Amino acid sequence: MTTKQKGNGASRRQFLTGAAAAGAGAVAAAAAKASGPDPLITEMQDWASSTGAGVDATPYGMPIQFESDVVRRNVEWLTADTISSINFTPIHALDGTITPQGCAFERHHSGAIELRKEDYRLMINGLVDQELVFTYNDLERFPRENRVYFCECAANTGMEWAGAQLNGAQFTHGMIHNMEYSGVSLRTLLNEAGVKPEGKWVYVEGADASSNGRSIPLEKALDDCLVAFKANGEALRMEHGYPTRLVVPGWEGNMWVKWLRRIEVTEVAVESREETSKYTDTLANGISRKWTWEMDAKSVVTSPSPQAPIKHGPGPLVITGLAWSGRGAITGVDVTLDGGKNWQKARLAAPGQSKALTRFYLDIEWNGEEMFLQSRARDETGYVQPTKNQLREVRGLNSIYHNNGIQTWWVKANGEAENVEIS
Ligand SMILES: Nc1nc2c(c(=O)[nH]1)N[C@H]1C(S)=C(S)[C@@H](COP(=O)(O)O)O[C@H]1N2
Ligand SMILES: [Mo]
Repeated sequence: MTTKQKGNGASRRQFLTGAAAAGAGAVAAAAAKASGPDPLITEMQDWASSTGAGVDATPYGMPIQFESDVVRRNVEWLTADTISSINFTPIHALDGTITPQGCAFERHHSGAIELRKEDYRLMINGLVDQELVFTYNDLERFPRENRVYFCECAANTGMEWAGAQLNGAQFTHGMIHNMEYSGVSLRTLLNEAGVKPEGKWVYVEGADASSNGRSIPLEKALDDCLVAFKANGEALRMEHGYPTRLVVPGWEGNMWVKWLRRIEVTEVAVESREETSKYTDTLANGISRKWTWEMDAKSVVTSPSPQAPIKHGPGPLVITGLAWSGRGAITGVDVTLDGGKNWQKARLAAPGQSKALTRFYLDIEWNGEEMFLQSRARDETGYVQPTKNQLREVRGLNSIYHNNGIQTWWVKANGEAENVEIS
């Protein structure tokens, strides 16, 4: 508010210095004088002269009506069919790192199913000492863990391989969410069944018509995977796999099987549809990479961005975004205003957590001129997020999945932003 009323492009530091010199009261008085009496302050408002909603109005609270544009969205040409489909998280409008379930992207191959806890069964079979079937209540009696992880569809940013396509961070980078999961470690359940020495893989599948079966190396299954019941403190929503889903930290979203119904311990990988004809990356020479499970370090500026233009003049501007890595914690994010000529270190809102979203900020004095905004993430392995062209040199143009190239937003002097590429 002070920035807007000041309206002269003075820097925040100058403003604060001035305030200290003149005394805060004097500045406030000057600001009020400049804009005249504000009826929002001087006149009695409806919300203060009558009573508000009672506690019985919202047994389960929904976002206030003024936030109704902060919703999942589709890309029409991509998702003509809404059953085997995907939508996108409105990351341009969120802050912090936790994604509310209600606007977290959904991907399903045969629609989201309604499965009652009473009808839920989880089987562990194959190369185990004792084949087991758990009910939902059985699962709740194992020791529980709470952990925060991102889940990113391997196809996130996949429409951008050939060039800048979609105008908004929601559409280019919104196939991601980050939640706090509560559940039982997969290791606990596998130990209960007893894995035979020949067991080297698990094949996991869901109760939906697609079943979305995937093979996971036993080493990963025994490492950090969870069978989750809750996300962000409450039961999983139907669309995220109620009553349970598999959490496969740092690995591509397709392996995070929802409505988890069976875990088979096998000697070799099943080579299912989802890990052969799909979720493999065809290179320029026609040969496909497979078992590309880990999500490479990646970042994106969420604001300003095409759906979150700058709505004020020159002066203080908060640039913010998200960074993540499937290989561990984010250790740094750099931001450039000029398309990569000069980089500045962004401020991490909190130290990077392994395989979870990290929020970054860069607080600048915007000179009111156009910017070519980019962010570049670095993770604890020392890996640095590549440019799109560096990625294309190695991977060619046939890929869909695993595009973690640096994103550019062309922010114009009027504050509007566009998805572009810098050659
Ligand atoms: N049973 C089942 N699990 C599934 C899928 C599915 O269609 N069926 N889709 C997968 C894909 S491709 C992704 S990216 C993630 C998406 O999880 P979300 O819908 O909670 O965002 O779930 C995975 N698990
Ligand atoms: Mo996916």
